[in-house]
Amino acid sequence: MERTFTALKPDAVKRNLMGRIIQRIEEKGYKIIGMKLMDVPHELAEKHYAEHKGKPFYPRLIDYITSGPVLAMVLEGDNVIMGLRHIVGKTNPDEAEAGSIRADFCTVKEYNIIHASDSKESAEREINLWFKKEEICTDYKTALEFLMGN
Ligand code: FUP
Repeated sequence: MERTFTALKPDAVKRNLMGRIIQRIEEKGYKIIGMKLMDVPHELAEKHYAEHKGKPFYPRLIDYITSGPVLAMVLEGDNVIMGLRHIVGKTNPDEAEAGSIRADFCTVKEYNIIHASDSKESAEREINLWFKKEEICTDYKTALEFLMGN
């Protein structure tokens, strides 16, 4: 069982798309074990996007992610890291597969509505960066887990 970090960016919150995106995550079968709506401190934004520091789009990226609330989440599931990346779609919404979140809900690469960790290492780093241990609900069972006796 894997864990990943995902965040609905300010556009998703301001355009009232949170529910529709969460629905896709739940319907796929991923378990939400952490969730919080938060204004992103500048320092957190810089740590999160540290790998992009110095790139031409970096300043706009930081401005965007700090421009309004973000819905940060931790998900659990089989192969959730790559599986969620598939549902999210490619970075550029024009190239994202039809039916993916980015293809369906946005048009501009710079404002691509959702973040999802891209590897095991990133997932672990980002979960620890955004969530305290006590903010993650590890003890509950989904109905399916309960029925299967997991
Ligand atoms: P992704 O993993 O799909 O979120 O993409 P990256 O980690 O490559 O990029 C992180 C964010 O930087 C993207 F969500 C959008 C932004 N970005 C740009 O604005 N321009 C680029 O050319 C590449 C990325």
